[in-house]
Amino acid sequence: MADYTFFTNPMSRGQIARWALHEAGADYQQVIIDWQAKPEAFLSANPMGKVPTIVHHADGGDRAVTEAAAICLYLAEMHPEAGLLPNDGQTADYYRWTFFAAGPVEAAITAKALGFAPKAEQERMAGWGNFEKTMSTLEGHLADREWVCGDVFTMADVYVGSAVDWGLNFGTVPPNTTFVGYAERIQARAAYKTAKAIDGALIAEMKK
Ligand SMILES: N[C@@H](CCC(=O)N[C@@H](CS)C(=O)NCC(=O)O)C(=O)O
Repeated sequence: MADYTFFTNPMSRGQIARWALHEAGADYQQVIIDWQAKPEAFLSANPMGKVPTIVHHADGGDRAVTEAAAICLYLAEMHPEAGLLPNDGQTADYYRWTFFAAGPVEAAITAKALGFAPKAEQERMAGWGNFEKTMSTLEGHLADREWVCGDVFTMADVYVGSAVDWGLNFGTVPPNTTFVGYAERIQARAAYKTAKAIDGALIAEMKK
């Protein structure tokens, strides 16, 4: 049995987790989820019925991990040999910007895509404030560094980088030079290319 069962669909946020699995060098078996017929093992691991979901078949028993950001950080910890963890001085940026992408960035993009923008008096309550502020804050952080934690790639870049990369592809984040340059560095990663090729082939197969 593989170390991980990976529930995914190629046209989903599962692409983030696949990239993370490849960066970590993890041994996994995929289960492709048909939205209309979700298997019981998947729903019991994640009652939300959402992908990505992984089940780690650890020595002490199975552990389910859901939420793409949590899956990324979990895999980095389980595979320290892959060198994706921050050093002491990078830890604040590692957590801060992973959670910034999973919270404000995700919410800002989703709200915009759904046609919702908080009124000025609602911005204090909305965790992302407003779309422009969220995007310019992330841009400001990435503007003068190669990666989220400085000059070293960490697992934070899998999650933050996926948000930027997907956003540029779907026209939901502004195509400024900072985001475009960061996405180019992301796309040059060997594990990114391997993971995207697998999902790309699965998507092509599904479209036949
Ligand atoms: N908060 C979750 C969101 C996961 C999510 O919404 N996944 C979508 C695909 S991108 C899904 O599984 N949709 C199928 C459904 O809800 O039935 C994460 O960050 O992983």
